Amino acid sequence: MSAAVIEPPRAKNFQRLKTLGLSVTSSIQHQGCGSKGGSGKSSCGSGAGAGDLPEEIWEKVKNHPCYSEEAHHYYARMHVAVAPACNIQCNYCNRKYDCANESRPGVVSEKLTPEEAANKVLAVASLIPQMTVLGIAGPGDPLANPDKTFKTFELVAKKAPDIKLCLSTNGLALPDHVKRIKDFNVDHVTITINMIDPEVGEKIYPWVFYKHKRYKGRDAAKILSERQLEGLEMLTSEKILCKINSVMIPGINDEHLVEVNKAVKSRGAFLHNIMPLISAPEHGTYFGLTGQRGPTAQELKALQDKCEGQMNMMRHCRQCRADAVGLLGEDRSSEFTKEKLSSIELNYDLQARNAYKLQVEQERQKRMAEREKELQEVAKENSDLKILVAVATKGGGKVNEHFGHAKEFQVYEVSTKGSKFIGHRRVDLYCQGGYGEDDALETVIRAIRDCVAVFVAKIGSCPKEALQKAGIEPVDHYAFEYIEKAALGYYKDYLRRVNEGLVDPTKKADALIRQGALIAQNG
Ligand code: CLF
Ligand code: SF4
Repeated sequence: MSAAVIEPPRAKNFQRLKTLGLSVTSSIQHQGCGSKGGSGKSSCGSGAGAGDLPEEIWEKVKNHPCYSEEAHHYYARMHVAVAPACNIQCNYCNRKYDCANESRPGVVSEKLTPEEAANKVLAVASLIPQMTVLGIAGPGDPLANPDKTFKTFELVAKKAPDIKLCLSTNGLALPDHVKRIKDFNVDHVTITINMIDPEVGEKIYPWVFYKHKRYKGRDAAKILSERQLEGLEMLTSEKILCKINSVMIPGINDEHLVEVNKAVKSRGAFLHNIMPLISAPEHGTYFGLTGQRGPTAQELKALQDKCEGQMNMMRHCRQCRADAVGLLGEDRSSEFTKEKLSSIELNYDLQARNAYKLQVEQERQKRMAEREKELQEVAKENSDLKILVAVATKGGGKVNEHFGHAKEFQVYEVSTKGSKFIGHRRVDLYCQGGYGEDDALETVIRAIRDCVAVFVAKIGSCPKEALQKAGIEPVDHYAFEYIEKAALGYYKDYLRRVNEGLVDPTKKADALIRQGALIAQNG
């Protein structure tokens, strides 16, 4: 089985990445530390394949890593930080940091002008064939900075016509811009809706600035909610695909989000993304400073499961930065700083980019066929047992990451009905400079202790032993296999062992969600 994710066929310019010390294809390197150291919606939009969605919707989501869980194994997004101002205040946001709606609360490294942003898009498109979507998501609100936002879209649409344009907004100014959004062919809009009841809203939003006036408390929340729902209805009537992001804030809007889910579904939203609150005192946010906690992994999953009966749920969000670049589980923004951009030769090659997409399609079909085969086998079993497994992957839908090199683990729920992506868990790197870090191992175990097994491409004897002690089986014999095939194959064997009394599928402990998204390493 090949270790590469996918090699773009005519990637003359993409090869240049390698000479820069960057990688397009992420070939596996077994270095160092090993020896030392997501109801009724089974065909949900976010995880669905071509056969599960109407053709015109599939065309819109198949290359969008956020709107299709399937696509996020292959395709990348990039954000450009052209929108610094905001027109509301959220209690989980500190303006010194980038937008917590669509990013972790980390500082945006560089704000860009529309011209700089368009150049950056071309540079990334020249070097990363996987990048199919440009999103504007902050660091403030894109529609509180409409001129910069739409100018950027205009420049990118002219220079890189195959890149999908995407927007994320708090919704306050949305109804005023729907026409422009449509005129600019922005196919995907995310609105962050945390409440539909102003009584709940006043605990989340201290103020909004609307029509030259600052509103506070319940009045502010009422205006915001009305504008969000109005904007949503306007967009869906124009057939623009809408995703709703909601921040789950235990004790404030957790139960209420079921109502939000119903309200947005009835207004035609395509996808609902319930994200855990990011809240730590060092972020300097109101919630951080007042000790408001975020949900645990099981609390988040329970709410997502409850809403899944209503509509498609997104579970693979990485709450990324407003200047993120790369696959959702990685951040390569540090490779594209203003300073480095000047030395990158712009060579946007539409033909090579299309060839890459074609290859992804072929790879997808192969993966689907293998999954189907395995599914038929598992469906013969008669059991209600559901298990969680964690997977170390660097993309391509394969078990292809070394345990010590994983910055996150993807978690799948497996049963006789199949394997379903239910989330990811960020961890500290276990392998640091060739040696295993015991402290990091602790964070991994805490993050995946609700899983019965962890699938890896390779693992050393020390972490293997520690995982076994914690009741998590390290599995390396599915190295470089497709994830679903591995998960279903493992499930079949696990079931056999349960039936023979060799393993006890008792309830696992709850896992901890690590705060924030991946932080770009200096490159
Ligand atoms: Fe960016 Fe958002 Fe578009 Fe995606 S992100 S503007 S829809 S291209 Fe995606 Fe990032 Fe989650 Fe947003 S993983 S925070 S959902
Ligand atoms: Fe912060 Fe975004 Fe809320 Fe504005 S909308 S306050 S930038 S989280």
